Amino acid sequence: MTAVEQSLPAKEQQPKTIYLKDYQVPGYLIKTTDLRFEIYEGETIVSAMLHLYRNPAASTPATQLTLHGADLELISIALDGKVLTGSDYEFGEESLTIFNTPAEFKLLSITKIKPESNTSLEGLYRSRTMYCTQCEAEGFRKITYYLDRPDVMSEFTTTVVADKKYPVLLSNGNLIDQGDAENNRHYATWHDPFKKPAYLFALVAGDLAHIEDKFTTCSKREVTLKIFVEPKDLDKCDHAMTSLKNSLRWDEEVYGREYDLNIFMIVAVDDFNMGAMENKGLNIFNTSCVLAKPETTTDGGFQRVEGVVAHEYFHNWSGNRVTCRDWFQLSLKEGFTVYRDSEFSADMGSRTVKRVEDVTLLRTLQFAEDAGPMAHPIRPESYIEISNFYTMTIYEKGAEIIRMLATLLGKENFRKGTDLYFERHDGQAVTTEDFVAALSDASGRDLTQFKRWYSQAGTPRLQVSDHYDEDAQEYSLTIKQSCPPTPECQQKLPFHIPVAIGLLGSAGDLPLYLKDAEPDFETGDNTHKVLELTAAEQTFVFQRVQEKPVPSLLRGFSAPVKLHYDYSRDDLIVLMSRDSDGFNRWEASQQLGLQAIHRAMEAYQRGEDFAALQLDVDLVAAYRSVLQDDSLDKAMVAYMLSLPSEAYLSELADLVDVEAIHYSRTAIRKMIARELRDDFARIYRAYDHAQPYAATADAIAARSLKNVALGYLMVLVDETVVRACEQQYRAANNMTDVIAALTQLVNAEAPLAQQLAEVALADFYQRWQHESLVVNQWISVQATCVLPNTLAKVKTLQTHAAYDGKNPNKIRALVASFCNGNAINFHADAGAGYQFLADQIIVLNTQNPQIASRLLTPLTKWKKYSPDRQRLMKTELERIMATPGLSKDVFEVVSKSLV
Ligand code: B3K
Ligand code: ZN
Repeated sequence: MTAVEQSLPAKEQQPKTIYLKDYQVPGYLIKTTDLRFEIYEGETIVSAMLHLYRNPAASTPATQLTLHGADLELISIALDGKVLTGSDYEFGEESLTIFNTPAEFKLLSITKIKPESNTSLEGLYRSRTMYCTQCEAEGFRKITYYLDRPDVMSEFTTTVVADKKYPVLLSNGNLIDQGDAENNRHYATWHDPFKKPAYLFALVAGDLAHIEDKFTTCSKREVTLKIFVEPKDLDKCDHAMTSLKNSLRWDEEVYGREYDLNIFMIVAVDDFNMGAMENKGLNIFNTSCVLAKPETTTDGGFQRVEGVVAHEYFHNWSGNRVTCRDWFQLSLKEGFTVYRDSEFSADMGSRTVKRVEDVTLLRTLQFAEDAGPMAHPIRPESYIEISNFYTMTIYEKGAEIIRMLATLLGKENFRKGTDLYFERHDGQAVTTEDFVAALSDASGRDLTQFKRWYSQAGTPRLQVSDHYDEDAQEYSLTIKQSCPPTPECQQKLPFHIPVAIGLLGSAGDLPLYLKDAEPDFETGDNTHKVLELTAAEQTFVFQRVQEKPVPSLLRGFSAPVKLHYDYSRDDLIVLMSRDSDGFNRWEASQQLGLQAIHRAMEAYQRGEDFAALQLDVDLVAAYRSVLQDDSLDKAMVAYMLSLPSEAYLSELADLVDVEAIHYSRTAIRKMIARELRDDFARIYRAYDHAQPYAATADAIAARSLKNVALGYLMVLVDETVVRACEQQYRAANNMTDVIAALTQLVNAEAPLAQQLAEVALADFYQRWQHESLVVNQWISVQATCVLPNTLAKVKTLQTHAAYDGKNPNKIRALVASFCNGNAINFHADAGAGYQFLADQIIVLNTQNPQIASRLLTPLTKWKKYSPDRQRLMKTELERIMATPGLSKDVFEVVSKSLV
C-alpha cells in the first residue's frame, strides 16, 4: 500500500463515481409540481404535490420510484391520498424509494427543513435578512424529495407563506395570487408556464427594495424588469438594469431570441457561492455581480456586472428553454452561454480588448487546469461531485469550442445552426451531440472530427515552421499538432483546428493565394485566412509571395492551443508595431516581455546581479512608439505595456521557480519604468482626475492606461510620485482610481509609501466599513501585498470586525486572494502558507464544501514545484485527506491530486 492509498478512506466508504456511460432515462416523469413553503423562524415546512407518470421512453415500465432527498425531515407522505407507512417506502443515502408505484399518481410529501442553519448555501438558506435558494446543480433535493435531475422537466406552481416582516415573496414565473394569512402572515403564489428541471427553481422571501423598468420585445410584448436589493443598495442598481435591457435587445438582434415571460426579476444576495444563477424568470445574484456605482465599484466591477447580467439572461434560451440531459452536458449551456456573453461584451465595448482579457484568463487558469490532476474534457466522462465541474474548462474552454465552430461555419451558417438548435430542441433536455448535430445539419459541414474537442482533454500544442522559396515565390507553413496526456487519456487523436493567419510584408498584409484553394475575399482584401488543420502534420503553401513574410499566426486566438513558432525579436517587434490583427499585436508584446523576463530568470538562477541586464534598445523604442501612438486604443496600449502575470509565467514553466519569476519580472518592470519614465509621466500628467466618471469603454481605457503609468512610475522610488499617488487616493471620484492608488502605496517598499499606505488603509476602512463589497476590496489589497509578513497580516484580518468566515465573498477576498494572487508570500516560510490554507479548508469542509473544494486549487499544483515545496504541499493535502467526515467535494479534488 502506498502512502497515498493509506490516507484514503476504505473503498466501501469512498464516495461513488458517476459515469456518463451509465446514463439511463428516468423511470418516471413529473407533469406538474405544486409547492407550498411555510416559512417560520427556525424551520420551514415544504409541501410538495407531484403528478408523476411512467416515462414512455423507459425500456421497462418502472414499478418503484426513487426520489432524491438530503438533510430533510419527512413528516408525512401520501400516494393518491393514501398515507404511506414504513413498509411502503425505504430511505437510502440521500434518497427515498417508494415501492409498488402505479403508472400515474399524485404524491404529496410534507417535509421540514432548517434554512437558518444551512451554511452550505445550497438549497433554501438564509442570507442576512432574507431567505433564498440555490439549486443548481443538486440543491433542490435539500428542499424536498424530488427527481432532482435535469432531464425531468415539470410545470411548477409555488406558494410562499411567511410573516409580513418579509413583504417580498418571489418565485419563478408569473404572480397569480397573493393575500393575507393568519397570524400576521401573508402569501404569494407564482406559476411558471414553462416546464423546467428542478435546478432552475428559485424562491426569495425578504424585506427588499426594488427598481423597475419596462422592455418592449421585438413582437411588441411588454416585459416588466425588476431588480430587488436590500434597501441600502437601491442606489447601485442602474448599471445592472441598463445591462439587462441591452442583453434583451442583443439576444433578439443577434440570435433572434425573445424573452418569454411577462416579468424578469433579479435579486441580489450577499452570501452566495458563485457569481449568479439563471433561475427561470428569477435570477439570483451575488451582490458582487449586480451592484455598481462609481464611488464603490471599479471599472472591472462594472464590466463584471454587465457580463454576468447578460450571461444569466442569455441562459433563458441556452440553458432554460433548451437544457441539459445530464450534468456531463454542462458545457452545452455554459460554454455556449459564455461565448454568447463574451460576444455581447465585445459588441458593447471593444472587441479586441475583450478578446485579450478572455485569452489571458484562459491561458493562465484554464491551461493550468488542463495540465493538472483535475484535467477533464469539456464533456467529462465521470465525476464524484458535479459541483467540482463548474470549471474554467467547462466554461471558458467550452466557449472557445463554440467560438471555433462559429469560425469554421461562418456567421450566416452559425446563425442557421443555432436557430435550428433552438427550434428543434425547445422544451427538451439534450446533449452536446444534439448541439453539434444541429450546427452540422444547418450548415452541411461534417463536424465528426471536430467533436474530439468534446472528449479529449489537454491543451493541444502547435509547432509551426516555415520555408520561403524565393525563386518559386512560394511560402509554406508546416503545422504539427500534438496534445499532452491527461489523467484519463494518454493517446490523443488529431483535432480539427481553425488557424487564422495573415502574412506581413514590408508594406503591410500580403494577399493570400493558398495553393489548390480559392482566394478568400471574406476579409475584403484577401489578406486573412482560416487554415483548417486536421492532420497531425500539414503543410500549407502560399503562392505569388514576393518577399519573405513574417507570419501572423492564430489571429484573434482562433483556437485554444499553445502555439510555438521561432519568432526572432525583430519579427515580434514588426508584429507588435503593425500587425493588422490587434490581438496579435498584443500577443507579440507579451512574447517580447516573456523573452526579457526569461533572460532575467536565467541570470537570477545563475546567481547574477540584475544590474548587469539591459533592455534591448529596439524593444524600448517599440514600447515607446506604442505609448506615443495616439491612434491606438488606450486600453490596448495599457495591455501591451503590461508584462505577463506571475500566474501565466508559472503556467508556462515546467518547474515553477517562485522567486526567480517574482524578482525577474519586478526587475524588468523597473527597467522599463526607467527607460520610459518621461512617457509614463506625460501620460499621468495629461490625465484629468477631476473629470466626471463614466463607465464607457473609452473612459475605462484612459483610466487603465493612466494607472499602468502610475504603476511603472511607482517602482522608481521617487517621493514626488509617491505623493502624487497619495493625492490620487485622496482626490479620486471613483473606486478604480482609489484602489489603483491604494494598491500602489501598499506594495511600495519606500518608508514614505508605507507610512502613507497605513494612513490610507485606516482612512479607507473608516470611510467604507458599512459597504461590504468595498470592504472586500480593502481586504484583497492587503492580502495580495507582495511585501514580507503578509501572511501574519492575513491572519490578523481574519479576526477583524470586517471579516466574516461564513461569507464566501469575504473568504475569496482574503484567503483566495492570498493563496492564488500572492505567490511570493503563499510559497514562503517553509510551508506556512500551505498550512494556513489547509486549516481553512478543513474548517470549511463541514461548513461549506463547495467553497472548501474551490480553495484547494493552489495545493493541487504541487507537482510543479521544487522537491521541498512538493513535500510540504503534499503533507497538507494528506492532512486534509485524513480529516474525518470529508465532503465529496473535497474528497474528489484531494484524492485526484494525490494520485
Ligand atoms: N449556472 C450557474 C452556476 C451554478 C453553479 C452551481 N455550483 C451560474 C452560471 O453559470 O450562469
Ligand atoms: Zn452560466
